[in-house]
Amino acid sequence: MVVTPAIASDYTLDIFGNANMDDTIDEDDVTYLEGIIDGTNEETQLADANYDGQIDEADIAQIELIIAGEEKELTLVQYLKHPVAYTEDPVTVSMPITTIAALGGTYGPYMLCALGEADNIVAITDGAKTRGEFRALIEDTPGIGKSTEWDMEKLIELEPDVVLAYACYDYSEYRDILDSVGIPIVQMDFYVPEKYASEVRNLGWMLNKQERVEELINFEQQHLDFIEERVKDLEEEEKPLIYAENYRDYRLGEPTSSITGSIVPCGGVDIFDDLEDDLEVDPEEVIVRDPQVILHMTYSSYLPCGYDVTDMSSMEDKIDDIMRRPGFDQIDAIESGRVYIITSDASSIHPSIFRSYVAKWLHPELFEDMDPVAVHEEWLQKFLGVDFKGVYAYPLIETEDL
Ligand SMILES: [Ca+2]
Ligand SMILES: [Ca+2]
Repeated sequence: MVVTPAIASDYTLDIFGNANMDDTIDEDDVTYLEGIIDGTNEETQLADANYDGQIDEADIAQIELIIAGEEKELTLVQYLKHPVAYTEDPVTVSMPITTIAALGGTYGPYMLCALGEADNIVAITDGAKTRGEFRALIEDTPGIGKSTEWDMEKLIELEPDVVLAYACYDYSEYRDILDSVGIPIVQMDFYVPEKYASEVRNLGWMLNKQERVEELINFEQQHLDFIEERVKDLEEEEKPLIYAENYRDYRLGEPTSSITGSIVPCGGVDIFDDLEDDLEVDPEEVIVRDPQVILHMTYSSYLPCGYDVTDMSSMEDKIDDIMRRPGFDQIDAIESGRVYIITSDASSIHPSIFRSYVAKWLHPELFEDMDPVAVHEEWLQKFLGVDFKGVYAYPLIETEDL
């Protein structure tokens, strides 16, 4: 008889050794694996616990080590490249991990700080120090390049146990070099809600921070569910038409960019969802499609914004510029003054915060009791122990006092 794995939860922990494909690695996996070995259970993708290409007694030994927290190696799944169709690619790391080169821009170090791992970061990108939220925690950590351009000599000298980098870039050249000196690259993005829980959970198992990552995942889930619950029954005609720009004027985001990916989940309609590969739009076409709300995503290298900024004048000027574009005065969004700017710092490793700002702009009545700044503040206090400040989104809509 062939038994299919029991589904104990709606997610699968994507780590080799999770033989029964549920949400954890425990004695049930040993039992399930014994069943595979004697032919009563179906083989599963994650049953090859030591990732050597065969399923046998050695995998039982590996699962026992993982349960005891004494494994010498751990193989986890990465979700690489492009959104919509990710490539699942396993990577093996030596355990335990005590030193990490966090080279995924600001997101990698931010996540490690939120997990209480700041002291284990041995290298960051030069740009990571621009993020005020966690700057104090990484002040003395050396910067060794950009997200896609690393000083390999320095990196190898530092001998990190692992390099943590973005999943959306191709690092094959660096990977080859680092492979030869035994340093694995683990690629994770943290900004895409669809794979957030899987990435963060895998990182938690890799760093032995399982409880902490569940708190992060729960925060995301709770706030995304709240938004979904409020917008799910909207009729099509109740959803505003949205034009969203990604960093540059007349430039759209990829479907899973923070800005474009938030339109539908926040109860809007993307006026350019029919454009496939072309991300540049014709200004005339924006006027013709007459959006009811205009969103413009920015970043501190384009416009002063974020944690360290207190002056809103740059945001105001940018909105004025958008409103004064030739022909835009005929657009519904301009007539009603519904033009908003948000920094990608609001998304980063907490996309639910970004979506809270956007949802409130799209549906101020539905979210009159939800204050995005309060959501943001809650996250910063809970996971970094810092107070909210700065300018992340502009202009904010007043929230009713309850
Ligand atoms: Ca399991
Ligand atoms: Ca094996």
